[in-house]
Amino acid sequence: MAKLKGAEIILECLAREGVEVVFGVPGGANLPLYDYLRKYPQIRHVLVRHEQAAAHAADAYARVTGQVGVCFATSGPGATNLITGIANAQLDSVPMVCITGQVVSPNIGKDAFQETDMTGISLPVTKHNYLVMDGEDLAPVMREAFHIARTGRPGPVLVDVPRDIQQQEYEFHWPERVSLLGYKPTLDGHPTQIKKAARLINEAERPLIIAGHGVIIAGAEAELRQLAERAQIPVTTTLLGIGGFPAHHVLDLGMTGMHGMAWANLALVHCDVMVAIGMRMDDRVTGKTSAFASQATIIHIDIDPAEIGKNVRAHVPIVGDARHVLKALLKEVEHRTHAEWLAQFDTWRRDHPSIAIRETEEMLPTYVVREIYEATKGEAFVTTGVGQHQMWAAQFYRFVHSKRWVTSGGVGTMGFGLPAALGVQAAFPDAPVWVIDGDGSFQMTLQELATVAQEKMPIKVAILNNGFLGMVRQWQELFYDRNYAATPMFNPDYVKLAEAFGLAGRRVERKEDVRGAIEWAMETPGCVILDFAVAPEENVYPMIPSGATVHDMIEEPAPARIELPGRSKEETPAWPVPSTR
Ligand SMILES: Cc1ncc(C[n+]2csc(CCOP(=O)(O)OP(=O)(O)O)c2C)c(N)n1
Ligand SMILES: [Mg+2]
Repeated sequence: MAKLKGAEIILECLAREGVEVVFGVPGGANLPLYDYLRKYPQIRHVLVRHEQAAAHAADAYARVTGQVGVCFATSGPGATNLITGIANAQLDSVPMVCITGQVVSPNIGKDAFQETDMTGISLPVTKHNYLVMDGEDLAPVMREAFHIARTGRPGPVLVDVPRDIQQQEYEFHWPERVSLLGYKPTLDGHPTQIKKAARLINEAERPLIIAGHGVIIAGAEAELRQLAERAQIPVTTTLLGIGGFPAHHVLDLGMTGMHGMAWANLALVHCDVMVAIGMRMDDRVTGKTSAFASQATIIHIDIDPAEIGKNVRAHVPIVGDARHVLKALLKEVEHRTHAEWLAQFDTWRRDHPSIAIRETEEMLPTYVVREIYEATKGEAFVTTGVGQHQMWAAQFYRFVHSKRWVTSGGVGTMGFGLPAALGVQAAFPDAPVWVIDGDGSFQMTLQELATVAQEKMPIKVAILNNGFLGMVRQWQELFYDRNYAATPMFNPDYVKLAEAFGLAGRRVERKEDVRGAIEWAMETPGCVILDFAVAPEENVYPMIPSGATVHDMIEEPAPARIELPGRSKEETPAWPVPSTR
């Protein structure tokens, strides 16, 4: 058996796992790892400018490829800088392996230079973590880390390796198999539960599917479509489920939840059977849980048993992989038509035009997103920051393909957009990649323009520049008497900024220049930054205030009246309704 340095063992394991790209920053505690990278030319290393970006890039790489994303950081500040990105991957169920250098093992616990307790710090935001104190464990740990990251409900795994362990030599044994006591994710749903679910679906009058990220992770898009088409069930998605069901399909309702389509949210209230697939009943989807899908019998399919019954009671829980469960369910589900129920959506869509764009002279951010969508023919990969622009992108860019929409869902991490685009472009160097970003979010990680320039990545950045931390300003406007505390923002000259990085940039101030600028960006080689001076005080609608119900939905154009079961029209309030919740 060959003897290898610990650092080589790590890289050998990465190579055997098929890792092609690693995002990272070197430092004292991971230098041996970097030293041996030269022996592994098949592994491309992308040097980022801040470790948070390494984690986000690895995260986005994983989302669009379905492979495990990998990042490197040194001990102390390097490793702690990863934490936001790790938490982001954890809450959005993204497979990642993060390898951090640690101070030499005899110094652990002595407050050595750049020592931080990474297993301690990362414990609540990782699926699992390791501190490798014996080099003989390195290969088995790496094998396990990848296995844990990608199986079951995917998530990030951190492997912390002291520098001396990277430097010493050990026997290298590649474990052919991984077997972990107590870790056997359930893939197939229980047959009795599947039968029960099928019976409910077959008997439903007003069924509704709500599809989450789990559908995409499991690769269950085709099965979802078959189920929807066979039983004629309309499909709404969560923010991360976007793309799992094709936009423009006659049964597609678009996104549900806080900024979801009014008709999708009304369907939640009126449906009699809800099939929730690979989604975790996040509060941005459910609003007030006691009022959520109150007429429905809920079938909840999820690979993580901890998600079932956590926030909302499931009448028919099914633990399993979305693809496996849907395949089994399809054997039992009958053809239905649901003409009356589907006709209801025509009425709702007419009365609640959730994504109508106002005819106006102003440059509306929604208009910009729609123009990007049309110019790219809906084929681009789109990443975002967090805020209003993210919701507008979710609403107005229509995804026909799965895995092209890359956004921070659970954690809501501003600054995700540009680093995520790096990860996507590393996976697909020739694909069109757009960042639809906010001016606030962009300023959180714009140092990554240097990485983009160094790697010559043709990322197109569209900043919806409203001069505000817009989503916070919207909450201040609606719920805090328009007290715009700390939300107006100075912005740099983004054209000059682009030039400083050797990139192209253009400021767009008039509505009639929007399309031309987008086309110019698409034709211009390399990275381009477009700075759109959008209407500063535009709000995202519809909006169901936090913790509220569909009764409290604020719509545009107001006023609208919403008919709810058990209430007459007269009892429903006029809109918009200010809410203090
Ligand atoms: C790292 C981080 N800090 C703070 C927040 C809280 N927050 C949510 S949206 C938002 C404003 C985002 O502003 P911008 O990126 O300009 O987007 P806009 O809403 O204006 O489109 C803030 C501060 C957050 N989500 N993430
Ligand atoms: Mg903004």
